[in-house]
Amino acid sequence: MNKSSIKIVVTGGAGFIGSALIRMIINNTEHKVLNIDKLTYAGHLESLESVADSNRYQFEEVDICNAEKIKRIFNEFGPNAIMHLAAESHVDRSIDGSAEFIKTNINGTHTLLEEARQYWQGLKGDRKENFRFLHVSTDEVYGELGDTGFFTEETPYDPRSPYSSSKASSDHLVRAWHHTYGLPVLITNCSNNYGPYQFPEKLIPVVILKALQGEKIPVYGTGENVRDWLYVDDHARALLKVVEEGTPGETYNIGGHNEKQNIEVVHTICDTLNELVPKEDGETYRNQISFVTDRPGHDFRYAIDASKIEKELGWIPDETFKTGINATIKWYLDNMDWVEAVTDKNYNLERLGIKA
Ligand code: NAD
Ligand code: TDX
Repeated sequence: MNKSSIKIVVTGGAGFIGSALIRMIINNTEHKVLNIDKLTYAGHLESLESVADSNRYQFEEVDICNAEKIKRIFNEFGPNAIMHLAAESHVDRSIDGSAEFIKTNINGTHTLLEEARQYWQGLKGDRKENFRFLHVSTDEVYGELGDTGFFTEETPYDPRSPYSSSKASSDHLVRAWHHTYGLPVLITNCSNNYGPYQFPEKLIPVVILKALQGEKIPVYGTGENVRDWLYVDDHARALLKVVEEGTPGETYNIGGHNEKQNIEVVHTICDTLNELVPKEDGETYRNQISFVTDRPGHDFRYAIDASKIEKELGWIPDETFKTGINATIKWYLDNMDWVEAVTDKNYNLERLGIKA
């Protein structure tokens, strides 16, 4: 692929990872980006303010399930690549209501694949040869691990939540469009992301904000579940590398070698806040920790073997957990106006994901 300047459609670009990806592409490359986003509760144009005026960035408020609009956009914009991130992404929400997950993650991905196939089949020569469809997926499709072992690209699928099942379904569709129609697809399966602009429903921003607001910090079950954390900018760099250099039809696992028990993550955040914004009464933020009813079907442990992308594409994470979590906490302390802007719209403060 000509890497100097290509046109990329990013879906879900107003979300957490999509906005990091677009900021990185606009700031560090000559590529043009068209962002397609429905602006659900999780999509916020405030996260793209720093690049919104670039003449290499465009936005269309569109649902990926709308085939007619997707067709028009592909034909007018003429992308060289599609980077598909739009999804319902929160496990707890999928437990309370799975319908939107089926619509967006499965039907929406199917719509994009069909429109991409028709568009790609109409291309000629190098433009057809070099076209790429990158589907951004999750390590949760592999199910859960016990105390040892890692997910590799060969690990059999065993999704266990409505969210991970919908992502697994979409991964299967993407592979089918490659095998059946020859669409040049790539799939990435990444571990838990954290960093600036993450909506405060996921563990790390929930803990930071509850701590600062003097509220109880909810830790599900015993806090011993393990997640493998990756700083979002490292994920964004990996995605661009895969789209530019990956082999069509291949899957790449992406992870940060940062396995931590949830309680360890919560303690690190509390201790960092103790240093950065000590409480007037000298109490530690750890005293706000509250062990609450576990998530139904809570996967015990995720851990990614990222050796394939490291060896084949030369990608490695820049951030350690220590540097990444410090940067993240400082970002939230400095950007409470972003938190206020994104949480006053349809924001559900109740605990989600405990429907029996
Ligand atoms: P997010 O919830 O922050 O953002 C999702 C974005 O998709 C939002 O901007 C939303 O408005 C948009 N969207 C939702 N439904 C849409 C629709 N029907 N049409 C168009 N836009 C729609 O999610 P995220 O954390 O940034 O995750 C992005 C992708 O990465 C998802 O596919 C997710 O499964 C995957 N992923 C996330 C993580 C993680 O830790 N957050 C890890 C691995 C993989
Ligand atoms: O308040 C909380 N307390 C708590 O103990 C929340 C929100 C979570 N947890 C636990 C549950 C998980 O073990 O923390 C861990 C992380 O939870 P989430 O932030 O909800 O992420 P997770 O369920 O692991 O899924 C995330 O990583 C994979 C993303 O949401 C997915 O989109 C991604 O695919």
